[in-house]
This record gives sequence, C-alpha cells and structure tokens, in this order.
Amino acid sequence: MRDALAGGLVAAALIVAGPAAAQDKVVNVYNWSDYIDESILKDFEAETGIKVNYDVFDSNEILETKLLAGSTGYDVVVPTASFLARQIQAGVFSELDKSELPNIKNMWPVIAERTAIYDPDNTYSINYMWGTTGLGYNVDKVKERLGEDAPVDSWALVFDPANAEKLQDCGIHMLDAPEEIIPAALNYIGLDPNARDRESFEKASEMLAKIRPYVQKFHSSEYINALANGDICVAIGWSGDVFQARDRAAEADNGVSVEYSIPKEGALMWFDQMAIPKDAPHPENAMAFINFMMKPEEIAKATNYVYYANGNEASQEFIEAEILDDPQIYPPEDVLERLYTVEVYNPRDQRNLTRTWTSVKSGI
Ligand code: SPD
Repeated sequence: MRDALAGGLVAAALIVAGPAAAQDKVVNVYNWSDYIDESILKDFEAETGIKVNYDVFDSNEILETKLLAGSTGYDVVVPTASFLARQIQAGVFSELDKSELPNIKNMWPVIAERTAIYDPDNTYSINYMWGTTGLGYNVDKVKERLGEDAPVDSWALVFDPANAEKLQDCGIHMLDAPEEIIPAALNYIGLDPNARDRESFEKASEMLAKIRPYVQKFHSSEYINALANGDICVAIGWSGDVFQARDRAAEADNGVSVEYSIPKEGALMWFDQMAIPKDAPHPENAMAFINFMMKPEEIAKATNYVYYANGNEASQEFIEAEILDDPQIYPPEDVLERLYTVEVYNPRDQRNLTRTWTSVKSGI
C-alpha cells in the first residue's frame, strides 16, 4: 500500500484552505492503493494543465466514513459499487452530466449493465476497474506443506482448519473486509453469500472461528508485499493485487512464485466506480479527470499496470494479450457463472455484519 493514511492529510489541508476558486487548476483524487500507473496522472496534467493530488485508501469503510462526514475535499472518489449504492441514497454524490463526458462512448455495455444494478442508469458513477476476490498463494510453500494435490482451487485451502493449521507457520493473511469474507464463508458452507439473517451469520462466524487461530493478519494491502517477499503462504485478496505481488517477486528475482485462483465454489465479483462528491471543490476538473480516464489508451495503461479488468470496451485493443486472455482477469463465461455479487447491506444488516466481523477477528 503506498500510504492509505496520507489520505486524510491532503483533505485536511484542503478543508482549511476553504472553497476553491472555480478556475483552480487542481483535482483531488481519492482512489484505492496500488491501483494506477502514475504516468497516467502525468499524462492528464500535461494534456489539461490540471494538477492531480492523489491520495489512497485500502478499505471501503474508510472512504465511506469520510464521505458521510462530508467536506472531504475530494473531487473524485472510487467506492465499490455495493457501497456506492447506499452512498447514493445518502445523497453524497453529484449526478454526472453525460453530455460532458464524450469518452463514455468507449464504455462496455456488459459491465455498465452490471453496475447499473447498484447505480441505476449509471447516473452517478463510471466504472474504473472490476475484479474478483480469491486466493493468492506461494506455489512452493503451499506444496511443501500440503503436497502436490494442495487444494489451491478451493476455499478449503484456507477455510478447512486442517489445511489452515498446516499453513499457519508460513502465514495466512485475510482482507480486513467483512462484506467480502463473510459472503465467501457463507458460500463455502453452502449458504447464500447474500444471506443476511442472524443464523447464517452465526454459521459463517462459527466456521471462521475454527481457522481464526491460524490467521496471522487481517489487512487489505500489506499482503501484496508479503506474498511477493515470500513472507506468507496464502492471502485471501483481490485479483490484481495478487498479480502485482507475482510481478514484484519476478522483478526481485527472489525465487518466489505467486499465483492467483478463483475458487471453484464461487467468488465475489465487484466493481469500483468513479464518482464526484456533491461538495467537491473542483467539479469541472473532476469531470475532465473522469473523461480522461475513459480514454482507451489511458485506462488500458492502468489495466496493464495493475492487472485488473476495466469497464472500457474500446481499451481492449491496447491491453496486453496475456492480460486480456487470462481467465482469472477477464473471466470467460464458464468462470463468470461461478462468480456472485453482493447486494447492498441496509444499515441494520451492516451493523450485524460489523458485529460478526469484530467477533471473528477478536476470536471471541
Ligand atoms: N489495490 C486495489 C484494490 C481494489 C479493490 N477494490 C475493492 C473491491 C472491494 N470489493
């Protein structure tokens, strides 16, 4: 993670500075860590003369807390669609004037249809990237501990206590993301990943309690370097992040081999969406930024760097063949069939989810 904590600092400075003059040549962007090729920001600055202040976070909850408090100072933010949906209901975002976004013609209807489930007509948001939540693993260390037939294509790799125990000494990391791990646990034990009732949450929690002693860390960005350096065996993580770990290991030439798998039982497919807070200090620059990010060559550059699929169909001719043809990044129909999405949590279900997660993590 480059520095999620830095996220607050630029915002705080902006709030102190007060409302921006209409023509300030600045755009304040708040995006996920490890999610951009920074040369894209330079391209934008060169083309528009607008300077980009770029901050990062690694959890939807952090972003949501800031958005609901208001006055973030950010012009463009990138929540996951399932969070964006309730932020829309809370009145956090400005509607996008599509006539000011000519590059919208490049977007991919297949993805736009899916994101419209969270943001009807994509009124408030444009897809940045989409991906899956699955298993990142150290090929050799997992084999050493679980043998040639290690179930790397199954959640059993981590969710079966017998396996987790054997992997404990080399390290298991898990995203600190309840809205991802609880549905994965529900799905693994044969329940609906979108179940919201107390009994289902309890069952997921009981399953996770059995492997809790073997989990070294709940964190949503450290696993990239931990996998790349060979410091851990397995992470439940995000697709592109695991591929970035694989690349970092290859660049370091450290003999660590990292792979990603979408478990056969099913996995979460999610969408991260660019949106403009209602109180953004530079809304016109935000529109220019979003329009720029829909240029096929630019968003392809991002995908080629971060190994996440994007929602821009015209960009596909600029995406490296090994990425576009990788079924773990651009899943074909048979893989898509086993992916699920999460529905929006209402406030009551969200509180139950948070409570369940706190008890899983604390082991109580
Ligand atoms: N390093 C970038 C990670 C992006 C993850 N997006 C969040 C998906 C949440 N379901």
